[in-house]
Amino acid sequence: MDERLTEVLRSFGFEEQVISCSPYGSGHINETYLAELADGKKVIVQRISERLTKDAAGLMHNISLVTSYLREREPDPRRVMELYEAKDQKPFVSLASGNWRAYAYIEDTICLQAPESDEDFRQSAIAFGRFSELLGDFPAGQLIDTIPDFHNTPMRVRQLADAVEKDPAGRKDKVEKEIRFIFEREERMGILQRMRDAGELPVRVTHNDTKLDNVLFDRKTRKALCVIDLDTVMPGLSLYDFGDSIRFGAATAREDEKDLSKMELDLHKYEVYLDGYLEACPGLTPKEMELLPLGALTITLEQAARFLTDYLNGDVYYRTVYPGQNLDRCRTQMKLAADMERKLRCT
Ligand code: ADP
Ligand code: GN1
Ligand code: MG
Repeated sequence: MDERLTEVLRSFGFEEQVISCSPYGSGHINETYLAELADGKKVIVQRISERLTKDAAGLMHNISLVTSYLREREPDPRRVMELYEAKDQKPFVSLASGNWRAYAYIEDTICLQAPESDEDFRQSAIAFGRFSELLGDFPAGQLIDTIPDFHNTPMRVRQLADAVEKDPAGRKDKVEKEIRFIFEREERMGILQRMRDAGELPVRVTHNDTKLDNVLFDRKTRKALCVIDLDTVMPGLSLYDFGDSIRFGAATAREDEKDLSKMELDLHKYEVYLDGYLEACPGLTPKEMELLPLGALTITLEQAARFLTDYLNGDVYYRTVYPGQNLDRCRTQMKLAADMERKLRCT
């Protein structure tokens, strides 16, 4: 086993019992491993990427507070992530190889890259809706803004402008069309942030990365069990949580599909998700409800801008497995956004 992992497992007091520890899952940001222990217990071990934040302690402070709060309101232990304490009783360890945490592995679950039925997608809506509803009275001021401006769309557009200007990887000339696509929509991309700044939309505790693959489903019942990937839990807009689920789960193609003719918004899936989300999270204001379609469009355009920025910067943020993957991802998001503009009438 990797020496780094041996040291991590020792810091959590598991070293005597480890049978195996190997890479697990398919996230874009963290390194995830599954450790199997002699007593049958399984543990998810994750290296917290420094690309996320320099404030790993703040990030883990948020996760500890939110998981403890949820556990008081949700008696089924398989429905809330559970952190292990390290030997020094902290919720993570800081080692030369980075910052690491350990979660109880939730048994008999599956994680989907795309919904295989309407019911799968509806289940994910209920999971994210319930997450938001349960955290409705959580004092958001206790959370640290560990990734400031994570979903500040105008700021993401400025980061793109900066990457275009500096062009560090010399790729600008290849993507003139894509750059134009974003800047033509700059005004529209800022509407929700301006409303947030003006106090016209409530700031809530949000997940901020509500893709379908951040929900665990029960393998047998196929009901959504648990929301995972809590790195980005911070104060934010419900519209972005709703929007990111639509961007990922109501799309007809993968994020890096090369054949753009395959990428559309599936309006039926949109309705399915909307229905489940409103049922599980009835506390949305009328203004929030009215703006849900714009939430989906804004987050999709934002994601296109983020992938394009990373392509221009030389693929330094998102993990890529082939050259040009970030550009493929950017193009699918643009195709999807253009289809949302038509189908959701957001022009
Ligand atoms: P990333 O931020 O890199 O996406 P995630 O926290 O989403 O990392 O974890 C990656 C994968 O590990 C998930 O897609 C899921 O399959 C699996 N996973 C994470 N936590 C658990 C857990 N507590 N129980 C079971 N599987 C888990
Ligand atoms: C990243 O780690 P993962 O794959 O769940 C990213 C999201 C993006 C997503 C695009 C912290 O999520 O914001 O929407 O990739 N997470 C972070 O697939 O930047
Ligand atoms: Mg994830």
